[in-house]
Amino acid sequence: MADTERTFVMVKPDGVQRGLIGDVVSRFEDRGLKLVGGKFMQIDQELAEDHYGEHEDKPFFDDLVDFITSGPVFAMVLEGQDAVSQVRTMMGETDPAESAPGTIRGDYGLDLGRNVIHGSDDEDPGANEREISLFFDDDELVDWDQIDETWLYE
Ligand code: IDP
Ligand code: MG
Repeated sequence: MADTERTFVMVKPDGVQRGLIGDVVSRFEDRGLKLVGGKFMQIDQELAEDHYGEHEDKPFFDDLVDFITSGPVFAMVLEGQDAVSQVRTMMGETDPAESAPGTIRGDYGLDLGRNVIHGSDDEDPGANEREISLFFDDDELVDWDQIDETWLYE
């Protein structure tokens, strides 16, 4: 059986401003992913630079940091079987214009710099744990049993 994992996911400022928090969270709940942490928050400059540190040499870095600090975000931790890659698949491609309908970016976005959602990279082992600990203290994550788990997993 595949692994139970936790992944860091965030509705970005454009998604919050457009009233998409509920829709995005619903998609993950419907899929069977379990919310184990959630926080409506404002990202400061330091956290933004840490979170996107891998992109610090890219030409879009300053705009990305400005954007992600420009308004509140909804940060969450989701748990489930292969959660990291399943969330990435549900998100679509980095560029909404290349994302298939049915994916979050393919349904809600048009522009690369306004792509609604962040999810931990599934090609960078450990990115999920690093991002979770950057945004959440251990005591903000909740271990709980969801009643439908016996029907979701074999
Ligand atoms: P990801 O969000 O799909 O993991 P990354 O390559 O990690 O994509 O890039 C982080 C974020 O930086 C993207 O979600 C997007 O908002 C922004 N970004 C990535 N590439 C570009 C670009 O070429 N121009 C402008 N913004 C970009
Ligand atoms: Mg990324």
